[in-house]
Amino acid sequence: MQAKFITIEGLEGAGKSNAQQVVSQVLQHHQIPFIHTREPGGTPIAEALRTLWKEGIGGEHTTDKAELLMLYAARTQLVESVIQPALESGKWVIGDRHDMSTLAYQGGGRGLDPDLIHTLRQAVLGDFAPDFTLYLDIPPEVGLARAKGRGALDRIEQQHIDFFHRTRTAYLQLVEASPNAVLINADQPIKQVSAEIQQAVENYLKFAIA
Ligand code: Z5A
Repeated sequence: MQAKFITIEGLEGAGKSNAQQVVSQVLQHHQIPFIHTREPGGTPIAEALRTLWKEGIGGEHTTDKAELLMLYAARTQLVESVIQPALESGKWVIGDRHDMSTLAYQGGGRGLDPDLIHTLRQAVLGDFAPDFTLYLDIPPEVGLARAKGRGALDRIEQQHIDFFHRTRTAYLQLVEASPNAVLINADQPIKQVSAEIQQAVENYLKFAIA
């Protein structure tokens, strides 16, 4: 059986951490070996890029295009040095965010030129893509309220609410267009969300390990 790359996507506070646990439990139940990744980040260099991007230096922050380049630099580093080697060694990968985040946040939220994003993506990642994506859908107001409950919002979380509405709209369009993505209504009690995630992964496994 070929190892698979499963990604979890959604706005902040959607419940991606809980989803990671549920997916892990399902894979464990099937005795499938796996690793976790997060983006941006997941290697020392990619984590350094994440910090640089999130915090800036001396009050200077990345411009929108520099942000895009940094996200792809971090992603390429992670894919080449962690994700592909894991898949080649037979380990599945559960990714907390991947390329759909860039299409949604930088494409939808920031409004960057889609041709620029696709050209860059094709140049650095080629045809590499997740095998299965769980998109946790949540109204931005609900997700941000949950994120606020955890403490102070970071630079990205402090964007105007319209940014998150554009990001969500882009996510919904991407999921609609992707045969490998499943939408989970994340604006429900956590028990119900977990049950739906578990069912979606079990359904995928029937197809993936048949
Ligand atoms: N970003 C980008 O712009 N472009 C890209 O290409 C990539 C990323 C890859 C990553 O930050 C930021 O980078 C993110 C997108 C951008 N921007 N923002 N803002 P991060 O990794 O620090 O943050 P995050 O990915 O958004 O994670 P998060 O805020 O931790 O969200 P989450 O993992 O989905 O949330 P959670 O920790 O699972 O849940 C949040 C709280 O809600 C927690 O207390 C839970 O117990 C609670 N929760 C979860 N589910 C429920 C339900 N169902 N009911 C009630 N409460 C719940």
